[in-house]
Amino acid sequence: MGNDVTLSLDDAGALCRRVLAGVGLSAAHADAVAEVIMAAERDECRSHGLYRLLGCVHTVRSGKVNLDARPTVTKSAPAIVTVDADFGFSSFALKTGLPLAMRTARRLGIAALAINRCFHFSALWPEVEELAEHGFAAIALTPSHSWVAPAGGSRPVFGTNPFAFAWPRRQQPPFIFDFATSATARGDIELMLRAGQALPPGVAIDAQGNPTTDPAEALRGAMLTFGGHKGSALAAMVELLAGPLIGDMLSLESLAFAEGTQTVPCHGELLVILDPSRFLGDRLGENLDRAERLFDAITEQGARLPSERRYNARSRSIDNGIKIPPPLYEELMKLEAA
Ligand code: NDP
Ligand code: PYC
Repeated sequence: MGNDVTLSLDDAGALCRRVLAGVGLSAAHADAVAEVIMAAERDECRSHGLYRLLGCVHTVRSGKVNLDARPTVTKSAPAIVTVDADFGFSSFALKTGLPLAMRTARRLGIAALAINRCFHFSALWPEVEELAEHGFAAIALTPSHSWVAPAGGSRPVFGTNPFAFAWPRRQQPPFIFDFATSATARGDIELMLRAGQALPPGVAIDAQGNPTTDPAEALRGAMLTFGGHKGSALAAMVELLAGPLIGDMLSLESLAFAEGTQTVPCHGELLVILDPSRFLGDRLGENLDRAERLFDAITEQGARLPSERRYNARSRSIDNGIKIPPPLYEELMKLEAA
């Protein structure tokens, strides 16, 4: 778009850190949050890029985030690492707990990393991508706020509950997918509202339970799951594994905890980390090659792998910087000046 504002990755990252430090986050906390926002902006995942800085700042200003959060890491069972985020952002807690979780997975072949009491607003793929770069296969799950109706129902129960998976590859960037279990991420509906665009059909119902393509009606009503009952079941799985299993909030409880303040969700997150070298020993190489046959069979017929778009966007952003719409740029400038 012709009028977009171009920023280098370094300048945008520095802006992000200044804004977060300006609202009172410690340097380490601000760095962890800025890193995940910038990764999304760089890879053109705009619903979770710089736009999210507005929600993070709002959440901090609501007074619910612990500005001095000190995440604590404990080993609650041989294969289970738990991080209490202390009501800070999830990305800071993850950074704190990941080294022990990776050492545990290396030793045992499998580890679970449970993060509790964290504010979570980000895309999940940066988390599993880092693990795959260390040779692990990984899954990440987190609830959000109850915005999504179960298949066959009309009132919100589930969060948009993303699910991410990564598989390590030897000569290529990892195979990764990461998606909301709702038909579309809430962030995309918000962006469509800002841009004055209609939603595609089938993603939401209004407060009376009628199908709607109006983003404002959708935000007031209920979002729908992807794939009907299948997405609904997966959304329930995310609630259970990253909620009650780890002693943390359901999306219903996270929304109640927000008390109408429109803050980003506060709850838990679960990562499962698998070390293929422990499963396979000296058969690792041959089996990673067999996995490549799967990827070849997909791409040989012209289909693309998930994350291919992101990796292409990443190269573009590294070369040319990022482009953001003027209204968002102006809002970011106001945050910096405040
Ligand atoms: P998308 O529907 O945009 O993408 C889902 C996945 O499918 C991506 O891995 C994408 O890869 C891949 N994909 C898309 N099109 C194709 C295709 N034609 N062929 C093969 N693969 C394809 O994701 P969502 O909108 O559902 O979610 C966006 C982000 O929102 C996620 O990162 C998620 O973690 C985040 N989110 C976070 C929440 C939270 O509570 N923290 C809640 C909900 C969502 P590619 O990127 O390369 O296109
Ligand atoms: O886009 O659905 C979403 C979302 C919820 C929390 C963070 N992102």
